[in-house]
Formats: sequence, C-alpha cells, structure tokens
Amino acid sequence: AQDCQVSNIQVMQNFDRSRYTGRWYAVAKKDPVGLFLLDNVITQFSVDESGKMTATAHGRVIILNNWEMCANMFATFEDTPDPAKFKMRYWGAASYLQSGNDDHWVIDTDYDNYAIHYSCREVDLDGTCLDGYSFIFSRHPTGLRPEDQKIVTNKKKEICLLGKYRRVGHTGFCESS
Ligand code: DAO
Repeated sequence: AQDCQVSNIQVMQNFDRSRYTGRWYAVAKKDPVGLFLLDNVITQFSVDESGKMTATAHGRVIILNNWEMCANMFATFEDTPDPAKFKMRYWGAASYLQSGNDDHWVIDTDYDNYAIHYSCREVDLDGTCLDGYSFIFSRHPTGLRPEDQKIVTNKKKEICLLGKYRRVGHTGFCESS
C-alpha cells in the first residue's frame, strides 16, 4: 500500500551501518530541483571510532553553466531515533560546490549488492514529497544484478518514484581525482 506520504515511507529495518561501509556505485538517480551530481557518482561510507557514519562522494558536475568537473564531496551523518534515517550535512572540497543539510534515508539494502537511498527536501502541504532525490546504489560498477532489479523496482513503486529515475553512467571520468 503506498499513499505517497513521506511520513509513511518504510525504511530499512535494523539498518547496520557497519555492513553499509565501503564503496557504492550510483547506477540510477531521481534528481532534485537544481540537480547537482550528474554521473560517475561513487560514494564511500565509513563508520568512525565513535560509531558515527561519514561519507565521501565524487561525481561529474557542471557548474557556472558550462564548466564540467569532478566534485569531491564530504558528508557527516547525524543519527535519529530510526537507525535507517539520518540527517546529512554535506559540502564540497571547493567552496563553489553545493553544500547543505538533507535527510538521508536508507530504504532497503542487502549490503552486498544493492541499496536504495531516499531524501525528501520539501514535503508538500498534502504530505507527499514536492522536491527530493534518490540514488540506486550497486556494489558493482556494471549495475544491478537481474535478481536485485525486481526488488528495486518494487521499492521504487513503494516510495512513489517509479519511472522518475535516469541511468547514471560510469565512464571513469572521475577516477583520476
Ligand atoms: O546531486 O542533485 C544532487 C543532490 C545531491 C547532493 C548531495 C551530494 C553529496 C553527498 C553524497 C553522499 C551520499 C548520497
């Protein structure tokens, strides 16, 4: 049952941040208003000594209308009562890159192959999401395994974003940075 209410979105049960660490390739993305990361998006999650989750990410961006570059990004995560829901503070290695404070929810993951991320930036008056973004991550640069595609499609439906994603390509554009 999906009523598309942000407050009713089901997230990963018993999320284990330590199993989530390491490299994830973005293979699909639903963009927010004012989209930033275009493609070649790779994130690396870590858990520090105190148990706090952090991440680095890079991806191809176009800034100042026409300047293409790799954005190196950093994020720290604040815990909430739900272990799969975080507040993410993020910023770029350079001051002209985006920075902000977003929700960061883990909708589903098997830790070894796929993960579905969700962030609603603005909830509409009717409780649905007016502006948000979502990444589909894979442990494999080649994409999702066929057996994971079904699960991911069902979850996209549950979070009311089916058909809203685009493919995120990996050409190695950011590999040298
Ligand atoms: O690309 O349009 C966009 C929004 C993404 C902003 C956040 C990027 C930096 C942090 C990434 C960590 C893992 C999602």
